[in-house]
Amino acid sequence: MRYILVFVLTVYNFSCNDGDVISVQLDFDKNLTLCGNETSQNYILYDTKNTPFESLTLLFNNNSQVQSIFNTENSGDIQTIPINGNSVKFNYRTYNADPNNYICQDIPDANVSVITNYEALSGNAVFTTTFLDDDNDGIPTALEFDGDTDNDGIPNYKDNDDDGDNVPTINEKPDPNGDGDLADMQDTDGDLIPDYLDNDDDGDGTLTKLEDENNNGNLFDDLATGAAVARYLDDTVMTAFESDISNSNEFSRDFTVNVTLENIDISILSTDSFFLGSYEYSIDY
Ligand SMILES: [Ca+2]
Ligand SMILES: [Ca+2]
Ligand SMILES: [Ca+2]
Ligand SMILES: [Ca+2]
Repeated sequence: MRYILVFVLTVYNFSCNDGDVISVQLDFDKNLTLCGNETSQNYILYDTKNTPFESLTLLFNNNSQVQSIFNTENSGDIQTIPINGNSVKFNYRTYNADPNNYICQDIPDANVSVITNYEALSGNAVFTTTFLDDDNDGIPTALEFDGDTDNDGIPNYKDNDDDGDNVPTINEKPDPNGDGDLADMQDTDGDLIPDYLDNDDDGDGTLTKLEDENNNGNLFDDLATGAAVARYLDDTVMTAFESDISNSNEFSRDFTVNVTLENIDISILSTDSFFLGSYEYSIDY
């Protein structure tokens, strides 16, 4: 998608002839980069391109509202920040060289200089933050969005051990060929419950979790004398051992912050809403 910015130059703003109109093709890739963090005074979200060298930058002060953009509690939360040309700035700039070693640098590349600078003095920056959780257990999130098989209070899509037997789902071979289709999931005892949802994988009547002879939370290092497979997959041994370990859960949250600029005061043809782009990041929990 191409956006066309048209700057109507006036004598007041620029030293060009009255009435000149410059068209700029804003064919940026819309993948935004962030600089700054929760301890910074400012954040900058920006996009650059090299043919020709141009940037779109949105600078905004760090404050509690900004913190909530990057640590949103609910997917879909929206925050609106007024552009004021001071603590919140939107700039379109052109350069004589690649600006990526210029923007956000404590010591900007001395070989890069700004040729033109256009700045919005009003308008709004609208941030919409969405996220998707993933337990990275080998099962697509969409296929396990419902349910909490082991009733541990962690929904399956965030639970990396769905049946709570201390064998991580990914190690229970839910999708051996990794094609996202679970038709090939492992079912050791043939009870039509896949191992990753079966808390007695070998069907010997002893819960998998209780076949952890050395009680270390790893079911793979417990083999009966002379056996070739671990106890929890060996239906010829069914001794139950005491177990007081529940492995901790981990998942990641993949965030997308979409930024739209509204009513910015550089003349934009055909729209007063400009999609600046998306910033994506992930946090592990
Ligand atoms: Ca899961
Ligand atoms: Ca499991
Ligand atoms: Ca299992
Ligand atoms: Ca068993």
